[in-house]
Amino acid sequence: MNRLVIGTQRYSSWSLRGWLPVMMAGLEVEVQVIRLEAGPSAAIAQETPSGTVPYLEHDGATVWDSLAIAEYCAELAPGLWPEDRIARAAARSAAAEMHAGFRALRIALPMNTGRAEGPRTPIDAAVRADIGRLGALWAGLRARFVGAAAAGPYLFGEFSLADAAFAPVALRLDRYQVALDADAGAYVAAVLAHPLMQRWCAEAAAEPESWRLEKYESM
Ligand SMILES: N[C@@H](CCC(=O)N[C@@H](CS)C(=O)NCC(=O)O)C(=O)O
Repeated sequence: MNRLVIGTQRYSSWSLRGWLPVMMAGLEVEVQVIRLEAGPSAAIAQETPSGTVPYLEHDGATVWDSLAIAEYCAELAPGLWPEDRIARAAARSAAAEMHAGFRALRIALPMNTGRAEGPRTPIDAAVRADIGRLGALWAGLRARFVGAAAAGPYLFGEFSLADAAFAPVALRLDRYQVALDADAGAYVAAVLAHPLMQRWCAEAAAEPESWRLEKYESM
């Protein structure tokens, strides 16, 4: 059976980074959602080789990391990365930077699709620095790669795997109502307006209330 194992859609930012490429590539998989726990989940440990979600099983391949899932999907649907070699190199760098970085922002503002209020503690300098880097990175990519040949509201014009990598931070910046400059604000709005993001948030909203975790709801 082809399947994608993900965690609670309200909270699981890594799951969103794996789910988007699978949906963009149109892979036929059964999506299995396992509720996240306050600590490590025994159910996730049982279902996945790394004890983490997302985890993809597809036509004999097993893929247990969100960036590896993105690359796997791009092998089957090469248009998910920008076509131009130089743009593609930048897109991969941006996705890798997101994969490995922005730790302060990730810890301070955990993803919560249902949130609609600012953080309860003030945003500190490290988080500000992460937000500043995001804005500069997004603006730099759009200035360099979006134009007549590649039009659209995303980092390389059309929605690509680079945008999928940043989708969870776009969601956080929106849901925690972080003040952004006009360009970053427009980019965040474009990401959230993407039909797959609308679908993810609708599915998250339909999850049982009993799946909510105090540690994320109280941030
Ligand atoms: N580098 C991994 C990180 C995945 C990850 O840490 N996922 C979290 C949930 S968002 C997880 O599965 N934690 C284990 C657990 O909740 O039991 C990836 O990109 O896929």
